[in-house]
Amino acid sequence: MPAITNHMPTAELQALDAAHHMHPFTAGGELAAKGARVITRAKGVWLTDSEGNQILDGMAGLWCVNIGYGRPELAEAAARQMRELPYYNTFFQTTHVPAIALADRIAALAPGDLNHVFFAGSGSEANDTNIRLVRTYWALKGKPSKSVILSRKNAYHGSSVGSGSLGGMAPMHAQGGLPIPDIHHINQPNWWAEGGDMTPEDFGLARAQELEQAILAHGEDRIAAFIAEPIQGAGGVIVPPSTYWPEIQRICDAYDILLIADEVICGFGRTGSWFGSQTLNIRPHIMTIAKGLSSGYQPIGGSVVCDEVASVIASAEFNHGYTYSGHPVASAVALENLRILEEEDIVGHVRTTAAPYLEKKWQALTDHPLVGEASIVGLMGSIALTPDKATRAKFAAEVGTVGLICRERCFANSLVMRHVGDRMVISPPLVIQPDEIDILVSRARAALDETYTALKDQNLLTPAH
Ligand code: PXG
Repeated sequence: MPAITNHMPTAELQALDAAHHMHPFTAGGELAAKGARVITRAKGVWLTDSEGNQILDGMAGLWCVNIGYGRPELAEAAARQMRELPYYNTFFQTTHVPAIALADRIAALAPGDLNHVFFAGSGSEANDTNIRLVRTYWALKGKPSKSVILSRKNAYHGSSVGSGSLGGMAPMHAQGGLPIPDIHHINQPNWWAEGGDMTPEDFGLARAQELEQAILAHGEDRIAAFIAEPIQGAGGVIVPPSTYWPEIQRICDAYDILLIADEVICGFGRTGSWFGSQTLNIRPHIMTIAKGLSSGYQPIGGSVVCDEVASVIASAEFNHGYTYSGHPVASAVALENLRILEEEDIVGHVRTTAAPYLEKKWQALTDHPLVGEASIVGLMGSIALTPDKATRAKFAAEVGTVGLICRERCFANSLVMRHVGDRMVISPPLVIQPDEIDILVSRARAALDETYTALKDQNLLTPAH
């Protein structure tokens, strides 16, 4: 049986892929018809595909390759750890050095008294852990009725049954019987799409106050926690109005509930601070982490837990854990990733160089006829495509039709930019340099121009009523 390698013709790889590989969030028939793009190698912010194209990765993989591709130090850390101790578990009173060292490092970087880490293999697993952590916390405090978790529509917290229930994605809830009981969703602070005639500030306040209304409707004695991404990522990089988080924090302080900040995308430098909670001035009891923790070089995630919650959980046996909780190779790689982020001051590079440079160019895209708002915090940004900016109109065509055309035009211009409905999002590796930002924005503009022409040709510039 010949080996399947990078050197096989693309069409053969695509046929094998379609025959045996089931893809996440993909319509199988469409994939088989078109064939998947085969990525073969990557360096810095650049991907190479099986046809030899050089593509600028404006998404850092899936919002995760914070230090950029191709850092040999991480490969060496993995190889070293595999030789020394490829696997051991952290159950039943055992531990190992990589998990000890990584938890210590995360506790040092995390704000406030978030000093304890429960490891998982992904963000989804970590959020499943969080459901059990907060409910167990209240049960151990003698308040088992506090089991309801409030979340938000259009939030993304993962794809397992628990984390998918926390998320507020209607198409996900429609498959497989989600959400599980005692999870409820309030509205998101998406002013562009839902703010109507309100000012962003009034709208932000109103959407935050929905949390208070939900707490009062269910009763404070029923609410365990509120979970939210500091800035919604997969929902379309929705930057909340400035009034939103201060009001959410006030409400969380006023009632006896826990605040979980899902930092899976915002964490590890993405917003120009180590955590989005620092950029947005949030004081969570628990943070979900994954992605940038290892820059995606190994699958690892976790829950970072404050002193109070950790000490209550420690008062009994927590019947929860994953075979790969604190996996030594993933931990060693994450530790090396954090060393690079710190020693090369990559978070400082985002804050003082890359983000201000990108922000100026990104905002300038609003002069394009298709671009309504352009939002950006640190190195996560989005643009809202619209047929009429003055009224913030949606397109008459089904949501996502225009976004998909734009994504295709980005690919055609060798740029990876994702679409969320009719919003385009970017989240490049944090090591991106100004000359690469120039390329990113000029390719984005070319894609927007081509999208505009395509929409005109196909009569798709009509606004919805
Ligand atoms: N929380 C947040 C905020 C996320 O963005 C998860 C949890 C789940 O993490 P795992 O490691 O289980 O995938 C995520 C993941 C997209 C996209 O296309 C976003 C994610 C995952 C896959 C695709 O925007 N976010």
